[in-house]
This record gives sequence, structure tokens and C-alpha cells, in this order.
Amino acid sequence: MRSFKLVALTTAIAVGGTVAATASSSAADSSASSRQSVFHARLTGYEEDPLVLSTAGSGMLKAVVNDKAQEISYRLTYAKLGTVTQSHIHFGGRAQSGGVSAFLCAGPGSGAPAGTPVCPATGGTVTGTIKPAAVVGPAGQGIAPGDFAALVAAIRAGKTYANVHTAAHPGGEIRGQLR
Ligand SMILES: [Cu+2]
Repeated sequence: MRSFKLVALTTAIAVGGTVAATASSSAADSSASSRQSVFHARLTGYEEDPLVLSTAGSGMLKAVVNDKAQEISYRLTYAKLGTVTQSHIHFGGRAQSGGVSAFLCAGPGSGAPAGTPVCPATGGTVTGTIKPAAVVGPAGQGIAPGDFAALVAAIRAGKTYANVHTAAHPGGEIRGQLR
């Protein structure tokens, strides 16, 4: 019994030590690079501005910023929408509409940069990568075409949102702030 207790105590110390080591190494990581690189947006109709519809549609965006490689890789999933025409990252705060900064997917005639993936019709998942050449603006709001750093700064400031546009709702059917 005595030796069993001793083993249990030793194990507890070892586990505690591991937890402490993990905690301190993650603290070191975050101080070495305090800039956030993984962002998510939960898209619903309720986030649209102006709020004009109740929709069963919903979506999720995950975006990973790689400063060194100068690219944002993303995965956009959505469901229960009308016919999707295009999807973007826009410059703007919550409940505030702004211009298009980059395409996430597009249909024909949307004017999207070459290489923009095609939007799944009414639901599905699309993945892609935004490189500096895919940053289209909005120049009128201070983000020049190709200004990757300005887009990333806006994302980190919480001032960008993802929007999915449909044929029935050209202004956007679901939307969510990147954070
Ligand atoms: Cu849009």
C-alpha cells in the first residue's frame, strides 16, 4: 500500500510538472509572436447590414494568415442558401458595410481575379489562398489593390467580415465578422 501511494504521488508530480512546462512554453510562444494568425467567422443572416431577412442559411470561415509567405489560406463552408453568386472578405466593422477586399469564391461574371475558386451552388465547402495580387481593395477606403499588409492589419483589428451573396439576395445572405 505504501509503495502504491508513493507511485501515485510521483505520477501526480510528473503530470503537474508536464502541465507547468507546457504552460510556460506556450506563454513563450505567444510573447515571441503575439500576432494572431488563425481567424474564424460564423456566418448568419442576422449579421447582415442592413438586416433584411431571416434565412436558414449559415456558414463558417476559417482563415490562416501567413505573413512570411504573404498568403491567407482559407476554408469556407456554407449550407441552406439560395444560389450563391459570390463570396468576399469585406472591410468593415460589425453592423457596418464596406467594400470588397478579396474574393473567397465566385460565379461567372463576378469580375473575380483569375484563380478564384468557384462557389458551391447552394451549399458545400470551398478552399483557397489569397495572395497579394488577389487583394482588390477597397481603394476608396484606403486599401489599395495588392496591399496585403493593409488587409491583414484590418483582419487583426477585427474590422473585416465575410459575406456570401446569393441570386435572391445580391447584397448578401449570410455574413460574419472575422475574429
Ligand atoms: Cu461581398
